[in-house]
Amino acid sequence: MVVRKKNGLVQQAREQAGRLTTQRLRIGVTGLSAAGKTTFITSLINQLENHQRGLLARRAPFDRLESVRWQRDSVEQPFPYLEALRSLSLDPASWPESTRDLSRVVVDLRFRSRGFLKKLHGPRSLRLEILDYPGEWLLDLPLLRLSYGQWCEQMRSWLDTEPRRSLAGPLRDELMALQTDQPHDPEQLAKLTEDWTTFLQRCRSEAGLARNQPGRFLLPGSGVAPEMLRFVPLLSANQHSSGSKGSWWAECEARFNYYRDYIVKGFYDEHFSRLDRQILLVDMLAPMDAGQHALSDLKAGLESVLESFRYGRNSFFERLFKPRINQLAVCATKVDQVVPGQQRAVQQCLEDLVTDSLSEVRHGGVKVRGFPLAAIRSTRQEGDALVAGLVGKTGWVRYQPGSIPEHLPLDLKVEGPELLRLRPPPGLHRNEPFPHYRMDDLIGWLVDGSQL
Ligand SMILES: Nc1nc2c(ncn2[C@@H]2O[C@H](COP(=O)(O)OP(=O)(O)OP(=O)(O)O)[C@@H](O)[C@H]2O)c(=O)[nH]1
Ligand SMILES: [Mg+2]
Repeated sequence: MVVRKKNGLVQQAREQAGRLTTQRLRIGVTGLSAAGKTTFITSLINQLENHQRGLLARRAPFDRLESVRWQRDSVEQPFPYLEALRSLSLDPASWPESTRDLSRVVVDLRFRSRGFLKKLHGPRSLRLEILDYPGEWLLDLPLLRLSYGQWCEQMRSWLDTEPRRSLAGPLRDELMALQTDQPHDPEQLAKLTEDWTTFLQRCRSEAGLARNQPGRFLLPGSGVAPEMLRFVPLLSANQHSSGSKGSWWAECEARFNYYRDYIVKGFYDEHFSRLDRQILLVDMLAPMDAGQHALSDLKAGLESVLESFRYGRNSFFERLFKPRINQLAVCATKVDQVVPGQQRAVQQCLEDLVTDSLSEVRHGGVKVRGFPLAAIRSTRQEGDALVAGLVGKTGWVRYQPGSIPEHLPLDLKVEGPELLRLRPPPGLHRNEPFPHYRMDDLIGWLVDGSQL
């Protein structure tokens, strides 16, 4: 009895000591759809699992890293790491699938302590927590600041401008014609919602536009009742409009409010409001290729997303109870699509695009660093050309991707580089570090400032 009690106390003391030396880092991987989030997270786990063999091996504190455990069984909705690895190791290799729902990544790292601390603490642990989600959902964060009437006004101004005006076609006239106080017709509303969804899909695929709201119309995710995703903007309405029970206004406003207050806010509160570090991933090259409209939409999208986060140090109490993001990494992704000498220019163009937002963030005392990144490098350089394989084809192509301007012009008119649909490199395996650009720099930055 006494022995059991003593063992219990020892166990308790061990657990407590464990808790004291385990730090949690909540990392927000923030990126619009196809920015490269899932590929990045897959490569991150892979680089950590192979820390002894990759570029991390000689970098502090990873030279003291003893073990890495990617948690699967104890995690609700775990990140589909094994599925991603399966696609990447096919012959020919293919990219992980576009994300359709939320998933969680938990990776535990155990480090040997330094010098005399060794005796005091034993090994130290760091738990990394990351979330993967469809990029479409991110674009709903700005809705948190809007009333339904304000959203209608915003949609009206978006649809008054090309290319959305042409893409909406007759749908714009239909939505303009709806009278706010007329009784709504449920069948017509269902049809209009469907047409709005098709319009959003076309904005994304035909014009390369980033801001497509509501994001859940494109990808609902689990746990959202389809009838709650049935509303459209009334283009003749404004923030002063109203409507009696059963009217178009009352029906659409109630569903918009539910969407904003439960779906969007729930996602934001649970997953984004308590981050320690943020990694903003941006595919700059595709919008540079798609042209001025795509770049200006991306700029507005990123600005409003960055506004939704809480940065910097405020009062002591706020810091204690609500940690703020104190480091932001801004990364142009997939830079293996240009020659190495031009990768910094891609990063510069991204930083030029969001100059104002980054100044705001820095002003709040947040450390901002830029990393031109390739989570999985698919090309190799031969002179001033690149050699790579293409999706759905065997063999290799040798091509010159074209050049990137040193800075983004203010009017956002650029000649984009030539982009091909590259497939991942051959021979990827879980137990070998994937080829990459600057993943090691970024991972080093992630743990920078933690007390290891
Ligand atoms: N060349 C190259 N292509 C990449 C890299 N990372 C991603 N890609 C390409 O970009 C596409 C999208 O990447 P994902 O990782 O699925 O992007 P995501 O942000 O998770 O996208 P959603 O899940 O749709 O929000 C991939 O299918 C690849 O074609 C990279 O490091 N190099
Ligand atoms: Mg994804």
